Amino acid sequence: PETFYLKDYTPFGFEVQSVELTFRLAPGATRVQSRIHFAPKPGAANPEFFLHGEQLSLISAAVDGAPVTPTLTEGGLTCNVPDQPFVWEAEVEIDPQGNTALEGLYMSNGMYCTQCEAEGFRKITYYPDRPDVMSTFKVRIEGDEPVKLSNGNPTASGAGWAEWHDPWPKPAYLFALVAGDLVNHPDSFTTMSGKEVELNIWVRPGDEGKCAFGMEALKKSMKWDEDAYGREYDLDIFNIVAVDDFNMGAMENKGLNIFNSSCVLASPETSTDANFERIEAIIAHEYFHNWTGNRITCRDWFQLCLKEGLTVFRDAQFTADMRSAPVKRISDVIDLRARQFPEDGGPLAHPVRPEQFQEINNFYTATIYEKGAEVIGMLKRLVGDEDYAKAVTLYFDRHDGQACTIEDWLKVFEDATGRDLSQFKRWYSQAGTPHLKVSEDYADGTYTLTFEQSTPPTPGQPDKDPRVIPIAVGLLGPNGDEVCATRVLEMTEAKQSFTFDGLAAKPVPSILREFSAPVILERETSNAERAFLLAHDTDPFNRWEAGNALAREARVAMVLEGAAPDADYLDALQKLLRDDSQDPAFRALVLSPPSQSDIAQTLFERGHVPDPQKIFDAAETFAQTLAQQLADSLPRLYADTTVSGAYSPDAISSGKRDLNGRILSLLTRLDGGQQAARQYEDADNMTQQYAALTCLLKAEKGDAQSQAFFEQWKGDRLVMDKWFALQIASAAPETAASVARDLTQHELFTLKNPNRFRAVMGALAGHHAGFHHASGAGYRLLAENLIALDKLNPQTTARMCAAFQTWKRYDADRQALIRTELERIAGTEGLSRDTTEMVTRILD
Ligand code: BAL
Ligand code: ZN
Repeated sequence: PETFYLKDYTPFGFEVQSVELTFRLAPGATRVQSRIHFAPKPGAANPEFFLHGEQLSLISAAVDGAPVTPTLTEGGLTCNVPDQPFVWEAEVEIDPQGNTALEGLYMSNGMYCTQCEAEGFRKITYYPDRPDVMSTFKVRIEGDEPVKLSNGNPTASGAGWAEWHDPWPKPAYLFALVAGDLVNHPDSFTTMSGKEVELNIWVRPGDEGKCAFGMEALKKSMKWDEDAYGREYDLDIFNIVAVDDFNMGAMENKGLNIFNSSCVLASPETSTDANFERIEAIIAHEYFHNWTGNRITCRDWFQLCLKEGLTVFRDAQFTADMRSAPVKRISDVIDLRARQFPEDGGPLAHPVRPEQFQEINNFYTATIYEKGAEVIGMLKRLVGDEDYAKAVTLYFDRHDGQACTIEDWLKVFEDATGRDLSQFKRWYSQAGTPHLKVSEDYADGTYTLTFEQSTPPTPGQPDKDPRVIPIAVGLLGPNGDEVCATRVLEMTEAKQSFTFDGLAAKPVPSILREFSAPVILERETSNAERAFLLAHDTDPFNRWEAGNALAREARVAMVLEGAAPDADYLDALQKLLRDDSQDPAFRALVLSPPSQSDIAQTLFERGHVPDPQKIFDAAETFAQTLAQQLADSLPRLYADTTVSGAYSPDAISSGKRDLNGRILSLLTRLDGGQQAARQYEDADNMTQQYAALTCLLKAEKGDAQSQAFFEQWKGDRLVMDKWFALQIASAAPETAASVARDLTQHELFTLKNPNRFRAVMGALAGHHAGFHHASGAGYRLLAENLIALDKLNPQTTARMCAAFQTWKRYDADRQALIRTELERIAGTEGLSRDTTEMVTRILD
């Protein structure tokens, strides 16, 4: 496959002045007519008239009204055109019903919908399908479907047709069309300048009752973007549509956001607290793209982090404001370490701004999104809140309506602050997670912290230069009082020392507060000091971090030395659990152990070969010991944290339910599932029902409830995804693969729905000891299903290949088993470009 390089960027040789599209919808043969005004750019470096197009049947083409016969090439067409403005017209036929890749125009449950990012528009018509080509769009949709939607504002409609006009120039990846038998949940929002905006969430009949929460989240997002960033909405209408078959979570098409139904539909009976929180965040994320992504877009796909990193950063700020800032930060770091650190430390590592790709769909990664957001967080910390606000305002003022680069983004910060950000820019160009080694010295009231940074080699980048690292540090005195409030140390050298004067005694440092940089901190310390920080640190993130480190060390000692669970850590946990002054959500986070995959990574980093079964056994032993130590207090803790009354997904109630669920899982280890069975019976919301079922299935006591759950919810696709995933997540390591294999034969399993595929295969890959069971059955089953899915949906297949990215951590036998499966996938005839690229990178 062809490789595309950032350094090869050249602008398109033509302006697109306007686009008019007419769709005549028919499931197997939709006709798309385009009428596009082009104007050659004087002196263009690339004067060739090339339009992208894939899987299109060209019916006719004309230039200035005269029929032409373009030359069809791989991936598009070329045509001789005048050297002055001209009108291009074409008619193509496409097959939405046969489109199982879910890119371009496709059908989901009888409804037409589109997904054009990154390069799906070329499956709709011939067009310069690149983000730096921006134009206004007029769209006419003809068809029997009662609801027909596109971007922008509605302009006219009649029996069997509707017309839309989007006045804001946009790239084709933001094009959207939806048509089907849909019902809406309407509302409205008055913007800060007093403009009334019509809001709708469109769903399939029957789902109307699951829109209210999403609508509230949308209105909160619109208000927040006005208050926090001064950004106002810019059309008369904002539509959201829920679609069952969708590769991503959601898509920010201008004025017509399309959502995976799992990321917008919510009700207490069918959605967990985690679902509610995620829905609120994704609605915000897509809405915030209206300014960071749509009004200001990316020049090319190498700049993807320009819109995604910034928008993730903005949605995290929103969630922190709506809920608990520390809890959000801790959750984000857990997620970053679980998904981005393994990517950065393995064969799929790539810079936040990659410099090459074969298939851009493979770069919608945790590195682009989450590390991209971390980089913005660091920038904000370095320049301060006020200068951050100035720089971002300058970004909006200077670049509105443009397709931009990371250079443009950094320049507004340089101009607004007078800083030189050339070294900071390495965060965008160098892959890999820096390791930050810390040593300390204390003499005569002066405390010195010395840091050394180094980043391991990553594919194509053997050597790294030092980066700018903002290290937020506070100091605690021996009695636990803070003797130095948070200070941001700006590290720029490979090795650098910082001193703190006037201290009465050697302090205990709290380093990397709020996780001020996405690095791996390496510091020789003791469990006593960790317990001290867990008890006294004023920074909630580092308090959690101390508990997390205690948990990790305890697990590592159990795995490597067969040690008993660490008594001091068990004590600290017990104290915290009973401490009602602490936020329940925070207590739940401290109580949740590091993931087994995380322990495997730690062992690997320390030069050991992780044994997944031993890691699993250590987790079980630890939980059992904790439950036994807490035996006397668990019933009271359970009662105290039980939330009763009408369900509300607010942060406080959700945090309490989270803690309650963790206590129930400990209690289940002692009471054989009696309390869980009662909770299952009494539950009037999915959070409590699902928590109870999880406990029961893990205790192998939940067959009846699992069956009842299935009967109750078999008509609800989203709840069924939970049921599928839970069967695997709760299985023993030796049976996880066979449970998953049986589920792939279940009548409700289908390769055609990405959510269902991810529910089963994602749960298998997420069951660390099950997926990595020595039999290799997990590897085999995943490979078989990836090969099958690739024929239908390359994008979802390729992303799921990442399950194999950590394969070099494991022993030679497991590596050989995985290699066999990766080679089997790679050797499959007709394998997609997406999957080929992923498997080749993982194998390299
Ligand atoms: N742009 C793809 C989906 C999202 O990040 O919002
Ligand atoms: Zn996004």
